[in-house]
Amino acid sequence: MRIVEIGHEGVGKTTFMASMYGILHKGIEGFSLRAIHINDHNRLIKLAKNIEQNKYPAPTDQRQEYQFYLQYQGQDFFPFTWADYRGGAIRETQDSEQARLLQKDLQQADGVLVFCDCQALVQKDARRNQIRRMTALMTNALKNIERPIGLAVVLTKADLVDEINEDHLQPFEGLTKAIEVSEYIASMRIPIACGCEPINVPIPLLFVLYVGIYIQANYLGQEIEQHQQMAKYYEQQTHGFGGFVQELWDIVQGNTTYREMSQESLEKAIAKYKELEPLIAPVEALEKYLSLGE
Ligand SMILES: Nc1nc2c(ncn2[C@@H]2O[C@H](COP(=O)(O)OP(=O)(O)O)[C@@H](O)[C@H]2O)c(=O)[nH]1
Ligand SMILES: [Mg+2]
Repeated sequence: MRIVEIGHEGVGKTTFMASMYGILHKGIEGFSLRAIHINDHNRLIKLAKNIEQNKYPAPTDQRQEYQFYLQYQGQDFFPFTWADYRGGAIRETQDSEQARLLQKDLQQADGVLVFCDCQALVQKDARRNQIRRMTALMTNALKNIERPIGLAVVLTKADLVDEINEDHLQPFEGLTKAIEVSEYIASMRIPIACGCEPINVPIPLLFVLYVGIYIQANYLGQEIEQHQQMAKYYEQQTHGFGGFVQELWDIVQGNTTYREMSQESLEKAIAKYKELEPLIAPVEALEKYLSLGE
């Protein structure tokens, strides 16, 4: 699974990622994160420790692509990548060029985190226009999405504002409507704060992962059903006198018999079930943690 982040520079993407790793590496509700490469782990933990003391990371242009495992009960079970790079930022280029780049980013994504600075929303300054531009571009790009994705709108630096009301969120109106009418997008919007008193930090990622895992489980479920139907169909071909004669004929000819084909399909269904089974408990635990599915 691939997670893509969208948002202006300085909105708090790197801070969020490091903070989230610091918290989720320790674990929450049976879930934990593991960076596959030890250098990434060390870098993120170092950043997270500083953020805990309100020492925020220096801006960097460096492209970083991280590979993680979501773990459940200490076992690696769901791999994903997350790109933290300038390419994910909304650039001050022409709209047409920006639209093309955004489209490309989204096409490669199974999960999207859209970042927006709470202070910019509340202060209604020039950055609000930047946010409007970003949401307009997103709204357009999402029209072309034709497979399921999870999308979290992350409202950063919530510690710097007293409250966020509907009026502040006005730049999101169009995007919210586009998400509502799309049958492919599961979304949530959540304020977060990173620092000595973190708020909601693990939620956006766990939501997007939940959607990704759910989609995979659903897909496996469909495959299992198809294999089971084929097994049943082949098995029916062995019934009756006709089936008996056919089987003798196939054996004599050295053909694969319907009975064998039925068995093969059942084995495929079982193999797929073995892939599905480890996803069930985590999906249920995530639903509970995120208070979904009621
Ligand atoms: N108060 C506060 N400041 C934050 C928070 N997150 C980020 N910042 C500030 O925003 C700056 C830019 O954050 P950064 O993560 O580098 O943004 P990026 O360019 O989107 O990766 C940081 O240096 C911090 O000063 C937060 O949760 N609370
Ligand atoms: Mg950054």
